[in-house]
Order: sequence, then structure tokens, then C-alpha cells
Amino acid sequence: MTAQTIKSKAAVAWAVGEPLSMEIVDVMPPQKGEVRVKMIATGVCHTDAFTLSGDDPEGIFPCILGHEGGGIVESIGEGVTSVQVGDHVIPLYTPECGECKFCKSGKTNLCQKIRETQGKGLMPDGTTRFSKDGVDIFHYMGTSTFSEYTVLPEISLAKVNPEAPLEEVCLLGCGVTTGMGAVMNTAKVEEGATVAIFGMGGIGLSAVIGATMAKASRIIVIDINESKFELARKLGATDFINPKDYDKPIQDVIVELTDGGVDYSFECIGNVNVMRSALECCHKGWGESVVIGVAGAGQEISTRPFQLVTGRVWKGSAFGGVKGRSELPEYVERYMAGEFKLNDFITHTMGLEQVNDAFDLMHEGKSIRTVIHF
Ligand code: NAD
Ligand code: AHE
Ligand code: ZN
Ligand code: ZN
Repeated sequence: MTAQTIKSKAAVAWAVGEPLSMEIVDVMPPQKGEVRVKMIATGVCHTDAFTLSGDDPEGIFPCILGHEGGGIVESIGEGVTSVQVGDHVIPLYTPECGECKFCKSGKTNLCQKIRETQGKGLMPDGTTRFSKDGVDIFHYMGTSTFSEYTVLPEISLAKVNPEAPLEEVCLLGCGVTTGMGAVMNTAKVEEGATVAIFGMGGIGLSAVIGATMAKASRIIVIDINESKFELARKLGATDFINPKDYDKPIQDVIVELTDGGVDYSFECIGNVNVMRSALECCHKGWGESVVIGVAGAGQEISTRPFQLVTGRVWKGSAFGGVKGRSELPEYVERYMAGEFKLNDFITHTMGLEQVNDAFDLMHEGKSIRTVIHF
């Protein structure tokens, strides 16, 4: 039977800075090459709050936020062959078409096939599938997981093991994959290396998991909220630094502590001053710093070029360098095999109606991840 427009519960961001509003929206059937997914669960990531705050140059309203989901295929559009109704899927804000210059390069996970329309809050044909009383509502990051039903391009879905609990593996749709992948794929941290990780939210804590798996000899974690250190310790962090305890630049503290600096550092906050500290705490000659945090519109990073001339390397990482369709299912399998846990991260669960509370908990530093259950 051909799919019809359906009514869906959704948390709509009508305007910058306003609380999300619970609405019943219309969700059109999936068009050619698209898939409609019934969401089962979604995490709330700092990037959702970042876009809602107005700091995201690509923020476009009204929209339906959310990009860390897990769901089940409800219907498929014309020509869709790689998933079928009933498949369990994780939405991908970094799709994988397999045929664009980026996908073929073997050098990046940043598929560009639909990047332009995705950045404008639209499906690849330039239109939206969401509306309320005839008013169009934009997509977000190509995923819009804060809706009971959402529509995505086929290339933006990873098909995963149906045995995996979607209420947990949804976190692999962003945070956990991003942190682990940045350590393992982007930096390729090796056994015995020293590591500094700035920011102990979902991303930084996942980087701790990655560094522990890589058998780093020292994992130094830095946060201004010391309540985050307990879980960091449990996941394998060895040293804990609150910058507020020092009256000198934190990079100097780390350089002294590590006989010249760390081999690798990761910025998981989105603060350009911390990005500088993260670079400058790296060892002369070889230290590498990876920017993961997303900074607001108009902000820029700076350092003395001498820092780079003398061998430090500054890099960035999106979605942990992971190619979603071909590599994410393997992360799910590794989770199923018990290589890492996800429920440590889930400090709160709630219904979509409470999603604004999830943002409050994040801003108050009280949550790691809130998972919304539909
Ligand atoms: P979060 O809010 O859960 O965690 C941020 C942590 O940083 C908190 O523990 C906070 O106390 C700490 N912090 C804040 N200011 C600090 C400072 N000056 N010094 C030390 N610690 C400080 O956020 P999250 O969900 O873990 O996301 C972290 C960042 O990563 C955000 O900028 C987010 O947008 C970005 N992100 C990037 C990618 C990517 O692919 N590059 C993916 C996901 C998230
Ligand atoms: N739209 C913003 C940048 C936002 C951003 O950097 N997004 C990350 C993912 S954050 C997930 O929580 C990303 O992967 N970016 C790569 C991409 O292609 O968007 C801006 O500055 O315009
Ligand atoms: Zn995210
Ligand atoms: Zn591609």
C-alpha cells in the first residue's frame, strides 16, 4: 500500500532561543530515495542546544531538532533497496553515498552528496516533509529525531542489528561514536601514548573509552565541573584537572605534568580558548590536537604559528571520522559483544513532552545524556 501523510508528535523549535513546543505535525510519505522512520529513542546532544541558541550559522527555523536517534523503518519511497519496512536503523547526519568524490577518496567520512540541501533544512529535492497547519517546518542535520516519525534520505541510514536496544545504541548516532572515533580513527592513538581530553560530557567521556581501548598510558581529563570525574575515572581516566584550581594557563600545568606535553589532545567543549590550550599542551615535535567541539558563528581559533612550526598538529573530527553505513553497524556489534557500555552515559530518560527539561539538565551540568523514549 502506498504510504500516506501521517500525524506525528514532534517537538518543534519555532524560533531561536524559545523552548521547544509539543505539536502534532504532518509528515509526508517518503519520496524517491527516501525512508520514513518511526523513532524509538533519541539522545539529546549539546549540538541541539547549540543550534537552538542561535550560535549555529546554519540554524534555520522553524525546525525539528535531534540527531542521535534509533528507529524502525515505517515505509520506503520509490527506488529504495538497501532497507525495508521493519529494519532497525540509526539516522546519520553524515551520510554515505559511496559514489561522491569524498566517499571515493578513502580519506574522509564527509560525504557531500546531499550536504547543500541538508544544511538548508531540506530533503535532497529541495523541499521539506514536515508541516503544521500548512506551514513548512525544516529538517535538522538531515535527521530531525525529535519527532515520532521522520523522513531521511536512504543514504542517511545505517541498518543495524535488530537485537540491539535502540534506547541505548541511539547514542551511537552521535556522541559515543564521535568521541571513540576521534581517538581511534582521527588521532589513531597508540598503546602507551599520553592523552589529554578537555570536557567530560558525552563526547569527552566517549573519548576516554577510546583512549582506554587504545591502551593509552595516561588519560588526563579536564573539566570545570568535578562531578563529571567519577564516571571518567570508571571509564579509565588517570588524572583529573579542574582549571579553576590553577592561576596559570592550563596548558602549562599539563606540560609540566607530562614532561613536555601530551602525545594527543581532544577538545570536546566548543570553546575556542580551550582549543588553544588543547593544542599548546601537546608535545613539541609530534603532539596532535583534535578539535571536536563546535564553536559559535564568528568565533575563530588562534595560536602562535611557532606552535605548528615546531611540530604540533591541529586537526578536526566530525562523527569520529566514521563512515556511517559501512562502519557504524560494526560499532553496534562491538557494543553487543560487550566491548563498551552505553548505559553509563544515560543519566536521565523521559518522554518527548519533557525534552525542554533535558536541555535544562544539560545546561546545569547535571546530565551526561538524556534519552527520550517515544
Ligand atoms: P556537554 O555539554 O555534555 O559537555 C561539555 C563538557 O564541557 C561539560 O562537562 C562541561 O562542564 C565542560 N566544560 C565547559 N566549559 C569548560 C571549560 N572552559 N573547561 C573545561 N571544561 C568545560 O556536551 P557534549 O554533548 O559532550 O558535546 C561537546 C561538544 O562537542 C559540543 O561543542 C558539541 O556541539 C560537539 N560535538 C561535536 C561533534 C563532532 O562531530 N565534531 C559531535 C557531537 C558533539
Ligand atoms: N552547522 C555548523 C557546524 C555544526 C557542526 O560542526 N556539526 C558537526 C556535527 S556536531 C554533531 O553533534 C559536523 O559533523 N559537521 C560536519 C558537517 O558537514 O556539518 C556550522 O558552523 O555551520
Ligand atoms: Zn551530536
Ligand atoms: Zn558520498
